[in-house]
Amino acid sequence: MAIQIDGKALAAKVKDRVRSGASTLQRQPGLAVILVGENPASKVYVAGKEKDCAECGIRSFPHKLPAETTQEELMALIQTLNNDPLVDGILCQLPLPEHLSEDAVINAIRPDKDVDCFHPFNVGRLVIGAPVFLPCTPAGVMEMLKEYQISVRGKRCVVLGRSNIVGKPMAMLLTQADGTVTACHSRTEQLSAITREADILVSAIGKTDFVTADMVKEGAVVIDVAMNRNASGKLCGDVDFASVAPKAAYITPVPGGVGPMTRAMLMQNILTAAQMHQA
Ligand code: L34
Repeated sequence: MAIQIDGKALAAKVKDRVRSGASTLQRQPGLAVILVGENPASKVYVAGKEKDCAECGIRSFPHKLPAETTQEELMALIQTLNNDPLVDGILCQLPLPEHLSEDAVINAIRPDKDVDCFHPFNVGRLVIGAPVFLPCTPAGVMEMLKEYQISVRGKRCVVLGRSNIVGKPMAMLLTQADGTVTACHSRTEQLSAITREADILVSAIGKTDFVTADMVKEGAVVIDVAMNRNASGKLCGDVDFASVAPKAAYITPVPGGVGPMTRAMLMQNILTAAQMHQA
């Protein structure tokens, strides 16, 4: 039976570290949080981030905007926040309402305040191995592997999903940790033959019960990045936990796995930004 990786406990540890780092600074680190519209899941995640900030001694500046906000209004807010010396990091929660361009927002945030690590400048830094910030979700996964002393070096890693936010940077971090990485997606042929080779399997596709026991190698490490709701409205990931857990060596639960780690690594990035701004 797999060991369950406790994302909540590890997130608390990371946040402790951030709190003590923040407490040594002259000025309290600040995060501007932009939430546009009424997406219920986004509201929950943003509330979690604001709570984390309070726990870490980080000031949060909430900007809750109506769904009808125009692109111009949103860009003007970002310019104001870019120029605000009390704001170390800017987080604009995704997804945005249909009529707004996420790409324009990502490009508008000053790279030194881009605590999500979504701006092309920071993505480029990451790819060449000279990162300033680390993308929160993939960095949270790497932190989990480290905490449980799971070595990536030389291991076969399979990432399911190729989004800019999770899949691609996840594959990059695993490669930089000396893993041998296969990036799979919706067009991949003979997927289960590939996943069955994985020592470390990371799933980020957003389909409930997609990863079943027959796709997993005995003794594999299974990381579930997804945040889905099943037919009865219960939070779940991509992994059919009941059937996969007995086969895996390590597994992350949903909730209580990668989600809290995403938020903790955001706190870490805010501290990094504040340290740069106050140096
Ligand atoms: N800009 N947009 C931006 N940055 C991000 O890093 C995100 N993401 C994703 C969605 N949009 C974003 C998040 O914050 C997903 N995500 C996220 C963050 C936290 C949690 C889930 C997703 C989380 O806290 N999950 C809890 C359960 C929360 C609940 O009860 O609904 C967990 O234990 O997994």
